[in-house]
Amino acid sequence: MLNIVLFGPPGAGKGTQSQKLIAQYNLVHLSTGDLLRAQIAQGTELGLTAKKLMDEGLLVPDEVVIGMIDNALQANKETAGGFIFDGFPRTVPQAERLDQLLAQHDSGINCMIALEVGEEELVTRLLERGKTSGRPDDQDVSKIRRRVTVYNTETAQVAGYYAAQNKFHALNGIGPIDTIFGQICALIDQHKPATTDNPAEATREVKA
Ligand code: B4P
Repeated sequence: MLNIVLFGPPGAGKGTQSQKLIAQYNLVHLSTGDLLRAQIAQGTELGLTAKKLMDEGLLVPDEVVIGMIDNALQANKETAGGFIFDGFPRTVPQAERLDQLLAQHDSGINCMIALEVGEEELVTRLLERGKTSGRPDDQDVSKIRRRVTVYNTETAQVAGYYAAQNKFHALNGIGPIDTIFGQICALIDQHKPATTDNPAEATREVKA
């Protein structure tokens, strides 16, 4: 299994790059933002609670997003060749729980890739997306800046969690989308486990 965490502040390009990566590596895309927005669209109780927090640029409680990820892992475990985690984990307790959940499937995170983008560029991108996305959290500068602050105070420390496991890699998230995609692929290719699709690599792995 190939499991990648795509990391970075709001608007860094996680969702954009995830769409390209799932096609390249045949991974299941798990975006907690998308899962939460699906709950909102369905008008569930969870969605109603999440909407109030998301519209204000605040994080949804850990147990809510962990429960959604647990369900999604269970639902895809037979067929998935791996997962790309987009927007998750956003806190250290979420990262710890993800490791436990993957261990139950005899799996783990191969690498975290962080896209680094400065605050003014993030604000520009998200306001631009807000013109067409209909997302309230993309249409108000003060809410966008609050999301960046929440990232810096609550989420950025997740990088240290993966750095301690030698799994953290940072990339410049500014530049053409395809250039950044190529750099992400190069990193993933270095960390991809050997598979039976490539017996030579698998043999090397066993001997190593
Ligand atoms: P998310 O849905 O994860 O939203 P995001 O971080 O804003 O999106 P992303 O970073 O993927 O956007 P992208 O760069 O692709 O979260 C929304 C909310 O949900 C959170 O605030 C929180 O309330 C809640 N939530 C989600 N997960 C949670 C969790 N685990 N725990 C608690 N709460 C959680 O795109 C941005 C724009 O940039 C696009 O328009 C794109 O076209 C553009 N762009 C991308 N790359 C570019 C490039 N290289 N150059 C120029 N523009 C680019």
